[in-house]
Amino acid sequence: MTLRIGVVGTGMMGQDHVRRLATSVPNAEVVAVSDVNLEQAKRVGEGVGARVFSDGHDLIGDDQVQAVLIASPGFTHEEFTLACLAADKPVLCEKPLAPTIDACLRVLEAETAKPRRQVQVGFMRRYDDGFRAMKEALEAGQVGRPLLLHCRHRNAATPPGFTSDLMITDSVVHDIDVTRWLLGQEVVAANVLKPRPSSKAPEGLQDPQLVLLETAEGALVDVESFVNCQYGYDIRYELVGETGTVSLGELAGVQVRQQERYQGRIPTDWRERFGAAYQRELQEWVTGVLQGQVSGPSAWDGYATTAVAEAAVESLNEDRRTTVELVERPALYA
Ligand code: ISE
Repeated sequence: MTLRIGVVGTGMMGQDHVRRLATSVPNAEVVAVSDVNLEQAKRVGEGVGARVFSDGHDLIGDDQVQAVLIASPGFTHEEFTLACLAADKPVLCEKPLAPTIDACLRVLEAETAKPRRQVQVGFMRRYDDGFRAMKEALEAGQVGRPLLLHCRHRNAATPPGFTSDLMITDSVVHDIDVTRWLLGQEVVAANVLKPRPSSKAPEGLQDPQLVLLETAEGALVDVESFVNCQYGYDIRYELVGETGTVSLGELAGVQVRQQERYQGRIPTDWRERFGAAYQRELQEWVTGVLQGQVSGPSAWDGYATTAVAEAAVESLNEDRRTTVELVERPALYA
């Protein structure tokens, strides 16, 4: 059986997903793509023999499309996800589920009216071998009770128009999701500290930032968000428990030693670093949808992450510690 997929948004991530779905995910077929940039959508669609739309709503309404992947800008996610729910089509929505708490709650309301889950959010780190191994080590009791989580999230450079708020809502959202998933606890407070900005960052961008998160059971998480670090895409973690630590990403791949030096590779961006994770994410989503179940990161995860991100943005802009209040978790997400 093949799943006929429509992809909304043919920018950087949309193109990556279309290529992967069309060439290396079994039982998947890209039958439609859409983008407000019609020329770009045509180039991407023609490459895989997909129908092309300029409006995502037309794609969602197309009879050929059985499931939808949303990779358009974050501010469009709510309307397209709601349209998929209204059309009863399973949807994999890139992060964020939606940029505001209220928008996420509207998605939760629409999905909880259904008998089963239809929405998955694209938190791909959960599909990465390293992140999974870290969680397994913790759950196997290898490091004892978790006390601290140190996260480094560095991008080489930002695209034009990137803002200090986006450093949280676009980048740190991944670290918020990892915190909740890895530790199995909600985040209850955020506090953003601001070191001297890098002279390599665009004027006015508060880069780097140190985002401190507190979890419900008292663990502390520090996320360094540094999005103009110049040298590559660098994701590193260290989980400190009562009896040991587990770390990730210090040295990935192989190191070459020669002429009294050693060398290794640092990924260019997240598509390279998390390529295998995206592959597994799409594969499990397609298999799940064909079997009638969606089990990856949920709309609840999308909501909780946005709630923490919103509190962190408030902290960034108001220079104070902020707290996070979540609504009661609906039974659908138990
Ligand atoms: C980007 O949008 C992503 O989603 C990447 O995974 C993240 O690491 C990066 O910082 C974001 O800008």
